[in-house]
Amino acid sequence: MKILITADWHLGKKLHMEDFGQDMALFLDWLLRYIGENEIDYLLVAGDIFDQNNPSNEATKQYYDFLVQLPGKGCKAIITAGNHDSPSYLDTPSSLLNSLGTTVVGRFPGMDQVEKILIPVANRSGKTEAIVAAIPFLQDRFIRQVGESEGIKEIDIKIREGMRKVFKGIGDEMKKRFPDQLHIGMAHLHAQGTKASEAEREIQIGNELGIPSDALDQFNYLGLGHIHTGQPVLEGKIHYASSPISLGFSENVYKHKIIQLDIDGNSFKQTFIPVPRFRSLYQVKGTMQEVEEKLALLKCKYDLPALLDLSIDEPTFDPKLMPRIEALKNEMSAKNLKVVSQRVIFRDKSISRKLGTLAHERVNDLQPAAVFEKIIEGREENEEKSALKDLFNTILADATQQQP
Ligand SMILES: [Mn+2]
Repeated sequence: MKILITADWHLGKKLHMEDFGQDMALFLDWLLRYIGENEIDYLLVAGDIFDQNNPSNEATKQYYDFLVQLPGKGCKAIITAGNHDSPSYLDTPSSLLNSLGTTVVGRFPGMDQVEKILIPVANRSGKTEAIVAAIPFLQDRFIRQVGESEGIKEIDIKIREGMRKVFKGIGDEMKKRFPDQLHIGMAHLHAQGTKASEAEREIQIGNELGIPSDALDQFNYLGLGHIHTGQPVLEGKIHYASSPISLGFSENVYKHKIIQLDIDGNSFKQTFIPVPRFRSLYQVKGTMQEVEEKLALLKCKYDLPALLDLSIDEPTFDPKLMPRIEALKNEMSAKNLKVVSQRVIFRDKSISRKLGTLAHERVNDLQPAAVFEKIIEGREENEEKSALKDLFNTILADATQQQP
C-alpha cells in the first residue's frame, strides 16, 4: 500500500497581493497525475489546507475540484486542520466528502472520544494495512487548563506536559485497539529544534513552543505539517512534509517535496518525492546600480512570472531614483519578472526624514532597541528619557531570555 503525506497548502495565500492560485493549480494537477501513475492509495494532508479560516470562493473551489478527482484515481484522502484552518469550515462538508472516500478531522473530539480520529486504512483489495491517527492542530483547551497569574515559564511547562499527555493518550489507545497494525500519525505542530523560514516566522509560528520529539514518538511514523521546509524531527520516524510551493521569498532556495510511505506488512519505506517548481521568488538587494546589474542577469525560468522583492540602499538622496525604478520595473515585466515589493533607504537620515514616504524603513529591518529609539526620538534629552530607555532595555533583555 502507498501513502503520500503533504501539508501546508495554504490555498488562497497571497504574497504582496500576488495570488498563488496558479501555482497551486499546477501543483494539484501534478499531484493528481503522480497519484494516478503511482497507484497511491491514500493522501494525507496534515493541516493548513487554507491560508485563512474564512477562505475565498476561489480557494474553496480549488479544494473541492481537487478532492472530487481522487476517487477516479483510486485514492482516498485524510485531511486535518492546521492553525490557519477553521475546524468547523473543514468539518461542515464531512459527510459529503465521506461519500468520496475523504475523511476530514477539523475539530479534535477530545481525549474521551479519541477513537474517532483513529482511521483504519485499507489497500485496494480491502485489507487494513495501517491505522492513521488524524490529529488536527490542538487548541489550548485540549492541552492545558488556564490558571490565573501564570508566568510564561509555567505556561511553557504546562503546554509541553499537556502535549506529551495527549500524544501518549492517542498512542496508548492505538496500541490497545489495534495492537498488530502499523501506526501512522499526522499532526500540525511546532516540534522542538526545527528551523523556520522568515515567511513562517511572520505568518505562522508566533510564540508557540517547540514540543520535544520524545513526546511525539508514539507511532511507527509521524508526518507533520506547520514548518514549511521539510526536515526530520527524528530521522526516519518523525518528519515535516513541507509545503508544496515556496510561500515566501526566504523559501525560494528550498526544494519542496512530499513524503511517500510504501507499506509492506508491518514495515515501510520512506521516500521524498520532489515537487516540480513553477515559479521563482527573488530578493535583490544593493545600491541602485548593484540592483540594476543583478536584475540584468536574472531570467524567468518558469511559465509563471518570477516575483521580485527589491531593496535599494543608497548613501544619499537622489531625486532621479524613483523614475529609474519605475523604468526598471517596466523593463523587468517585459522579461516576465514582476516586482511585487520595493523599498528604498537613503542613508543620509537628515534628508530621508524630510522625504517621509520616499525613504521608509520597514520595522522588520530594525532592531527592537532602534524601533524604541524612534518612538521616543522627538522627546527632550532628560532624565525621563534615559529612564525610559533603561526600562525598555530591561524588558527587552527579559523577553529575549524567555524565548525557547
Ligand atoms: Mn501552520
